[in-house]
This record gives sequence, structure tokens and C-alpha cells, in this order.
Amino acid sequence: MDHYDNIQTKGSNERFKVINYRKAITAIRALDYEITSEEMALKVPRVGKKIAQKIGECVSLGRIKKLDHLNWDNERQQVETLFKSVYGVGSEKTTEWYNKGLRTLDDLRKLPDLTKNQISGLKYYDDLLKRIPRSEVAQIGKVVESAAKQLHLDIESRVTGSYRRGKPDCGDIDIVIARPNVDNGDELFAIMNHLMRELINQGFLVDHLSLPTWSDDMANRPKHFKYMGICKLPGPDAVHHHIDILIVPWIHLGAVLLYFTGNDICNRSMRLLAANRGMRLSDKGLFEGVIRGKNRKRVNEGRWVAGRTEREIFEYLKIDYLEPYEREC
Ligand code: DCT
Ligand code: MG
Repeated sequence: MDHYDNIQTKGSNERFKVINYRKAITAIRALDYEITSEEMALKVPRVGKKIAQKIGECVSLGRIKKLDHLNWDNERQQVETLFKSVYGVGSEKTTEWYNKGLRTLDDLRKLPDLTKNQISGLKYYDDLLKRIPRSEVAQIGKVVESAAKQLHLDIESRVTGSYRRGKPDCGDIDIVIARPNVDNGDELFAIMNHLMRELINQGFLVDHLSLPTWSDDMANRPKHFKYMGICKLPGPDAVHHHIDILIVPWIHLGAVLLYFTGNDICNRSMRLLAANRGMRLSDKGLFEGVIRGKNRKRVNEGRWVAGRTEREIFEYLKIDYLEPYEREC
């Protein structure tokens, strides 16, 4: 999967291969027994013939033959994979840096032209790689919730992402905030500002990766505000984590919860299903009467029909409701 991920481009065959590997990996992770042969692998749902064959090679040879041919173990691949694991670093930079002779994270740390995000990615590199236990995600969720509720008691704050899907540990913390019946940008931005100030004062938010933006023409319209940063709980041994906080209009809350809970493959499937029914699903809601022209390109926005709640979206799509823990596609 990593190999295909490295060489994929938008719409390429490799991108689909990455998705197929992801699906297979998720299915295998969910098993409570060990796979010891190609035949066994083939019986697992979502594991196709080619992936089963590679699993067979892993079991019998301890390696995948195709990767020998691709020279996967070569230095360039390893160094570029290391560089890409730093937050804020994309494939173009990794190649450029490798070609310049850089090999280690310490080499990168000496570069004069790193972006602010790359500096943070390197600064917190070890911490950000650590999975976050569920219990700690819950604790972090409470910190954000109580800070938000200082402003208005009725504000709702939900931890989404892999946590809401019931995973035992998470890669980051994804939080969605909304206030009953509040849709306009002005008020939502005020909530975001209060929350950020409060969480910075508490020493909880220690670094910012991306700040929400404001524009005057949006004042009275529904608008989503996204904050991305680095947080930590109090205490000397606390680990730094990546946190995303989204503040959204009440009217979009269901669509946002659906999107931010994922997983990403489930989101893709639901969007495709909506498109096949002449509709469009986004983090703003479900739209009908969508007209698509050449190459399925949309020619109009469509009419908003659902999105206040997740259930409403499932009902409109005429599919059975999936509990968050069932959205592991
Ligand atoms: N998402 C998506 N498409 C992507 C990335 C993300 O639809 N390419 C959605 C689904 C999940 C949500 O955003 C949060 O993203 P992540 O935090 O990256 O994923 P996660 O499922 O929470 O997993 P992790 O435990 O790694 O954070
Ligand atoms: Mg997450």
C-alpha cells in the first residue's frame, strides 16, 4: 500500500489500489485469528486474488517478490518515507531534499526555509507518531467541551473521527462544535475566538498549524471554521497531539458529523451513492436536483434537502442508518 501510495496521482490506477489495500487491511485487522496461507487470505471479505497472493508470499517467503523488483528497500524510498512522515511535508519536498543529499530528520532541522508547519512537525515529531489511547482522547474532549461551555452552556461539543467509530486508540483528535439554532458566521467565529483564547491561556493549545479565516461577506451566512493545532494535557509527561476543531452551523451539524466521523472510505462510498441518485453529499448537507454534464462534472449546486442530523441524510438516501462503529469500510 505504501508503494502505491508513493506513486499514486489523482484518478490514477494506483490510487484505487491504495483504497483496495486499505479495505483489505481493515478487514484483516478485524479478524481474531491469524492468516497462514494464501487460501485463508482469499476467504476474507475484501481481500482479492492479488492481495491474497502477496499475503501468501509474505507467509511462505517472508517478503513480497514484487517489492524486490521495485527495489523498495533502497535508500531513497526509506529516506523519502521518513521525510513524508513529518507533518507538513509533501512528496515534492521529499524528492528535492533527497536530491540535495539530506538523509536524516536532523538534516531537515538545519534547513533555513522550512514552513511553520514543518517546523512544528519536526519539533513534535516523536509525540505526533504516538497513537492516543481512547481514555486520553475522552479527557481532551472534556477540556475542549468545558472551555466551549463557558461561553454558552448549550454549546454542543463532540469528539468524532476514529474515536467516535469506537477505535481503541486514535491518530489525532477531531472535534466538532455547534450551538443549537446558531447558523451565522459572526456568532460562530466569536465562539471560535473565545475557545482558542481560553485553550491557549490554559496551556492546552501550544502550537497552531492552521487558523480559521474570516471574511466580511460571510458574516450573515452559515460558515464552517476550522482550527488545526497541537495540544497537550497538563503535567510534565504529557504527550503532544494533533487536534482539529471544527465550529459549524447548527443546520449543517449532521452532515459535518457524518463527514468528520468517516472513515474516509465510508465517506467516499456515501458520496458516490448520492451521486448515483442524482444527489450530492458534502459536509454542508445532501443536495438534490444536481445536474452533471460531461465526465460527471456538476453544472449546478442543487437544492439542500438534508443535513441537520445524520439520520435525516441516511433517510433521504434511502439507506439503513449506520451507527458510527459500523462506518469502518
Ligand atoms: N476524512 C475524509 N477523507 C480524508 C481524510 C479524512 O473523509 N482523506 C474524514 C473522515 C475521518 C475524518 O475526516 C477525520 O480524519 P482523520 O483524523 O485523518 O481520520 P480518523 O478516521 O480519525 O483516523 P485517525 O485515528 O488516524 O485520526
Ligand atoms: Mg482522527
